[in-house]
Amino acid sequence: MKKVLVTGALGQIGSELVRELAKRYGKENIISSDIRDDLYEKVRPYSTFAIADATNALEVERLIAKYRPDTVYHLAAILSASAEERPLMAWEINMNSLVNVLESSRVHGCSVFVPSSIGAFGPTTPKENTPQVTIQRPTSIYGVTKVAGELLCDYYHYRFGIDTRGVRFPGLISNDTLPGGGTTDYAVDIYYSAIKEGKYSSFLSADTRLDMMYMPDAINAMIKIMEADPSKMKNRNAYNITAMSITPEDIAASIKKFMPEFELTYHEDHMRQAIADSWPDSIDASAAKEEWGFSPEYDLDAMTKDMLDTISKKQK
Ligand code: NAD
Ligand code: AKB
Repeated sequence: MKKVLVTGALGQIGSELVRELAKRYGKENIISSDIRDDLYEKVRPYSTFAIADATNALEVERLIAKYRPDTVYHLAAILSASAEERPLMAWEINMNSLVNVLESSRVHGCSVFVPSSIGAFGPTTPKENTPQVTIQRPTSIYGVTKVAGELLCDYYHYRFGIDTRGVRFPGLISNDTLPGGGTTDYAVDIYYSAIKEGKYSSFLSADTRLDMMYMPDAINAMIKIMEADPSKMKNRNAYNITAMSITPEDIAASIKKFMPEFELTYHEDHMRQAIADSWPDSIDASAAKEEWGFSPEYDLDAMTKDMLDTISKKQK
């Protein structure tokens, strides 16, 4: 049976990942960890919880030495919009925490999952059907840390034989924990606002096209890649994955199928618009499909239906 440590476990992805990992491997085999404990109730029924600052090498080493996981999902990070507001802090958190996790994993022989992002691409990357291997010159500090992270994970694999694996996530849409300061957050906020107020004002323009995916597909992908046969993986640390390439207008049209009275308006947010404009419109996920069987289930309308149903039940 696997023993798994999740860092950044109280975030948008971690809180849902911990629940699914506990279902598969048993609560007693899951350790969740974060720098804060305010949302600790979310993971408590599914794991042992430990507070640790992932930028502190000693704290990471103690955590891994104490619980002896065989797999680490390293999710502690700062997302694109928050990163752009405090670039040095983003570098410190995104890079130092990764080095600490890789170093302790090297010493204790853990496999490591590290998520990259569509943010690892930039304005000179081909925008349509972005290839798996292509130009990566991002213009956001978040993107710089994501490219550096992909390379560092490659290095630990080739130099030390560490079993590092990862995906480039698109924007993730979920209905449990709110997103933590990203450029794609509008695609989550729009559903909450639709249920609460019947309208939404988007900070990205009507035609801003980005890749997105529903959280259940993201969680399945994370577990699937860590269980896959590594001998077939030519692109270990940064597989493009996506389920849909959509604009705010597309989401609004999908919401209107279930709530015809829904209204979408727009306001400007220069920083997030510039970040979004530097990212691809659509990425090519064929390597993930061929090499480890990535296969998302939700399209836009299926996701919209589930988001609206779930959020309205929670708000009753
Ligand atoms: P999030 O912001 O919701 O959660 C990150 C968690 O990390 C938070 O709970 C935070 O408290 C914790 N954290 C921050 N600093 C820490 C530290 N020093 N030590 C320990 N914990 C710390 O982020 P998320 O959306 O869950 O993203 C997780 C990972 O997935 C990140 O690497 C992110 O870049 C990547 N990713 C996310 C998305 C998305 O749409 N959510 C898309 C692409 C990639
Ligand atoms: C963000 O917008 O920062 C994240 C991501 C796509 O990496 N959701």
